[in-house]
Amino acid sequence: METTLTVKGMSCNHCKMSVEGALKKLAGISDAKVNLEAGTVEVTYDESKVNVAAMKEAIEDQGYDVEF
Ligand SMILES: [Cu+2]
Repeated sequence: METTLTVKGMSCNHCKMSVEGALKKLAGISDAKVNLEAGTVEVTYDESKVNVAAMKEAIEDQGYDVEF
């Protein structure tokens, strides 16, 4: 599965690394790519292992807000 989440508050490469890193730590996520200009992150995941709520929580733990 692939999904694109809108993340508020990402402004630089550090934010990009934080969000991508937090997502990639979750079991079931094989890829996470932040687009800083668009303020989005594209996530490739196994829907039997992880869900969007867990991704949202991981991103929020880093201090960013997720919009659906
Ligand atoms: Cu930053």
